[in-house]
Amino acid sequence: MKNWKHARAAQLTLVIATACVACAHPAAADSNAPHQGGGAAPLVIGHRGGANGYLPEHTLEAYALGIQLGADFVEPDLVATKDGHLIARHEPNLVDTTNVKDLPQFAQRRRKLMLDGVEVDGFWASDFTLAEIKQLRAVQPFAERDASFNGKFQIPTLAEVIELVKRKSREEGRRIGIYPETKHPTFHQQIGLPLEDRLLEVLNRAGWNHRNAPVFIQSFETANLKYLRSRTSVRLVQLVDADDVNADGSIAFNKPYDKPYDWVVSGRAGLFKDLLTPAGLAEVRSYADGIGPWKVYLISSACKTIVNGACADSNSDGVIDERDRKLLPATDVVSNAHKLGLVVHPYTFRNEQRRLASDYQGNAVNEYLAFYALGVDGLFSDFADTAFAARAMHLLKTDPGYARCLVNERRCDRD
Ligand SMILES: [Ca+2]
Ligand SMILES: [Ca+2]
Repeated sequence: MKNWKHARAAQLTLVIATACVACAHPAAADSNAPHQGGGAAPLVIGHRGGANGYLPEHTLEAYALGIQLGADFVEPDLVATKDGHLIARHEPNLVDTTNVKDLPQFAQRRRKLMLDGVEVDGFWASDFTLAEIKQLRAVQPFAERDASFNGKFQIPTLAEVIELVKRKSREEGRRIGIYPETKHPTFHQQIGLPLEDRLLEVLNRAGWNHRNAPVFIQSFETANLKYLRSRTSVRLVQLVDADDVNADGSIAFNKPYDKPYDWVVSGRAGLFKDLLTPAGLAEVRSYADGIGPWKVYLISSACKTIVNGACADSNSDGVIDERDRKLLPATDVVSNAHKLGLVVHPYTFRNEQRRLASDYQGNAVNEYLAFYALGVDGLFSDFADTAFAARAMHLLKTDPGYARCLVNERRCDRD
């Protein structure tokens, strides 16, 4: 695929005006549309960059590889430094994704903070200036993934991510976007480093604070999205989390993953799942353009064998994981969201065998195909290459004209 992509990039330099961006990346080419539902090909959203299955997440190297592997959008999770810069990290606590605990110059920085009502020990981005952050190097937080790149790559700012994405868009001849997430917005407000206006300022400087910008802003909280709606026309996506999936496939809501944290602070009753009822979706529609639900809200899975309320090791491999589960019927969340014009971008899709329900037969492609068939408008993937290949297979299954489009590198009218 890489050779094919390189050949395509060369060809595109000759025919840029009418290039077949729409073939390989049809929805990205149509990113001027206010909504990308209703038949546009689903977006490959590079989760934490889209190549963090291979490289330490949220590094320019992981974003660049994610784009190379086919991501239409890359996802910088955003936290603030002490001097107010936005950097790409999954958490304000740097302990799991950087080498900070190994650096003697920062040993005294370790401390406990209250994060969304829970005391957490670690090293906090808000205790470091950007210059100090640049002394850190990223590490792979997933124990099952390649750690050989640990300690090699820097922590980028949002501005640096945008600069990379713009350059890659020119090099690849297609429009690549960013999908920033405001991490723990209430926490950042409480420590005097609110994210929202800082994010809009960076987007302003990039010329990307407008409706047609290649940008989605996402958050697990609601109040900050409502605030952002009053300040920007950039597309907004309401993330919908939960804590776990029970043995019977029902979704578990344990603190602090039971509800948006701004609801805890404001005293609003309810759970994350309330955002996905018809009434909840209608409320989301009043301030956002889409939903980013945990994928189990769309297709959940139940244990094949339940003993005393818990999953049994039904495939007798000595561990209990997704392989001991079977899929349940799809819910109506996608159709209910689409009725309101909301796009649906579930998370997170990963290749590891232990994360794949038995129905997928050990092949992550089958999971993507199930969700593409369900009509999602995009999905967050740690392995953009698998998401990309599965999307081509999905389009070949569903669009009789796509094979010609794919082979001939010509723009396909999909009417
Ligand atoms: Ca994220
Ligand atoms: Ca097992």
